[in-house]
Amino acid sequence: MVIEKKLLDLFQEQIRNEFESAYKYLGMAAYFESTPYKGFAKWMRKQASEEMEHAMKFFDYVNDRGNHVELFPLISMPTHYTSPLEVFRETLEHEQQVTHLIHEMYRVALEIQDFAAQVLLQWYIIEQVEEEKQAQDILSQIETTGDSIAALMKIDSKVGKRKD
Ligand code: OFO
Repeated sequence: MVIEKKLLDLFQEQIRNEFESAYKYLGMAAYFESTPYKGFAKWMRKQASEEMEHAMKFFDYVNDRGNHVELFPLISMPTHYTSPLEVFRETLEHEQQVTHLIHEMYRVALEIQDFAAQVLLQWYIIEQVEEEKQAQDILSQIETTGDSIAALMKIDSKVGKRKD
């Protein structure tokens, strides 16, 4: 059963949003690559691949429901930042915005009684809890370092061990 236009439009936009998230995190990885913080760079690369997986999950779903995928242009992303603190503040803020978008899609899926889409979106709702938690955890650790580069490097090394 095809997805109703009202929800389909949001799904199409979300494919772009997820790719833009990947692009945003790649920009952050590029920034970290130009600093000693190679662990944060690695974390951002992993985060970018995860966002591409999120995009492809929507891509496949739109196809599976018999709709035709549209791909919209991506905007350019910054690769210059001033500190890890700035980057992770922005990461958390970004994930909170994504959560809001996912909730809005879920609200529409409820409104039009698209039960199958609700199940798909429940996966993203749970995923967003994890995404926000990860960003918040790293941000909180960075906030405790004050001016200590040594403490920051320690967090960088720990964060760089991210597996998935
Ligand atoms: Fe960072 O989250 Fe996608 O959906």
